[in-house]
Amino acid sequence: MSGALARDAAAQQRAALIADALAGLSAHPKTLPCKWLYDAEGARLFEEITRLPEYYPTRTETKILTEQAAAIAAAIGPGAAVVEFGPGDGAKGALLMAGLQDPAAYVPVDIAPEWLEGAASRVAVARPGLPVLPVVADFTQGFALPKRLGAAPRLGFFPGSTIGNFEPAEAVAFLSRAHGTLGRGARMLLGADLVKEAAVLEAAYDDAAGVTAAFNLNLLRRLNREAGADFALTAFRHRAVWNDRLERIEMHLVSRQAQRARLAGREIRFAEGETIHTESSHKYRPDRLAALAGAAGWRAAAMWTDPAGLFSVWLLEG
Ligand code: AVJ
Repeated sequence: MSGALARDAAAQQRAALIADALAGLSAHPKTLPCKWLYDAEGARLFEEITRLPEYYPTRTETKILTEQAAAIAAAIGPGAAVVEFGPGDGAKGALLMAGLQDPAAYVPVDIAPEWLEGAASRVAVARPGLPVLPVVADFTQGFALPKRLGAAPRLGFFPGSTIGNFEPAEAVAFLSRAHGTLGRGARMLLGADLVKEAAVLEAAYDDAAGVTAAFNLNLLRRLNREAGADFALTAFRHRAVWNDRLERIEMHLVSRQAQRARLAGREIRFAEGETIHTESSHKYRPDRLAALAGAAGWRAAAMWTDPAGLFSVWLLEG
């Protein structure tokens, strides 16, 4: 990207952040979209989270993809063109591609071009000679696949339980839009975290080392830097709570006291104990996940899990 284009994109991002923050912080209860957690520091902290002893999802899913690689590859069959929605560092994409029979191409899709380079090169190393065709697009919206894929059978790949960040209705909308993007006869390999004991979930989102707390509080630091805000970081604390009715872990920033902050020239007031809801991570029971996929026009063809039943990887058929 040229310097001017990059500056344009950054200015647009900042405007969107400010608009979201003003809307979310004047709502009751206060909320902020979780996508803003991932600035450079947030991405670094998330990477650190994935290695924490309490945070089981990444290592469990990786173990399933590793140990079941042959079964997964057999179910998918040869010649697949794999489209990964939000590839992150490309570690899981590389793992999947290494195990598949004679894949046709790897297509990482992300709105942030800087994320795509790392993922693309990681897969290129894991699978030398494989066509890697990055697409810069917001994967929550429809987008066009590279023409070069031709008639290769399409496989969507959406690991990490990122599906859990959507409200269930949004998850259905996402899965059905992805179906439209991938086309008739496509399949989808989907990672989904499972409902389990509240104590295990709460520890995974409120670790002893305080990394998840730093990840959550970094959102206020970002607003101070990019949205002209003046949040006192020590005046808020991190809370992770299991919402039993909605079957999701919620992250909140709790105001330790009655206080005011300024953001983009506006005043935001907080009562003592008032929270900003910054993320929901929905957990699924297998039957609910199958129903969700069904509502989006997919059929569950296979499901793999770990011996403790912590996490699930699904093969959906269109
Ligand atoms: C990257 C969205 C899957 O919800 O588990 C980790 C993000 N938030 N710890 C998750 C997250 C707090 C993560 N996802």
